[in-house]
Amino acid sequence: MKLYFAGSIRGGRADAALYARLIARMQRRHRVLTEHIGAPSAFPTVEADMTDAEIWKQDMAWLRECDLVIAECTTPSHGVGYELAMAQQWNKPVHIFYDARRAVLSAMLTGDPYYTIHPYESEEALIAQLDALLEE
Ligand code: 6IA
Repeated sequence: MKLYFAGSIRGGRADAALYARLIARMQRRHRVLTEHIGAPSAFPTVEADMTDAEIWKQDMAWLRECDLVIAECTTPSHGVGYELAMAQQWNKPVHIFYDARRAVLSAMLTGDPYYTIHPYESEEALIAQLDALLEE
């Protein structure tokens, strides 16, 4: 499958290392279109020379192209929220993961029956849920 992984960039990079571990896990069997989200630097340098308009255009093309959207929403991000709404508009299946020890999700996500929400309480549990979703 082609996966669109969404995670915070300008919303804050506290979970960047976690995104990188999740992306590596997903890449064992699938193609992750947005692998730069896990880049270790504060901000991904791959696209540092792109304008915001170019970033938006590229991301929307990938979102239209993907089979499935996976979002890690523990660190809140306007961009991720926007992507989740667009994904719904284009009828992409959307799975949202968040660390229930550290975050309370927006009611706009938990209240919308379109989204499949996966709270987790340890990284082990997160990986198990992700594997079950992608490999069953
Ligand atoms: O509002 P945020 O920046 O946290 O939004 C993050 C989400 O928007 C991610 O899921 C990405 O798919 C998308 N996004 C936001 N910024 C970028 C970006 N470069 N490159 C690719 N996707 C992005 C920004 C680099 C810049 C800060 C130097």
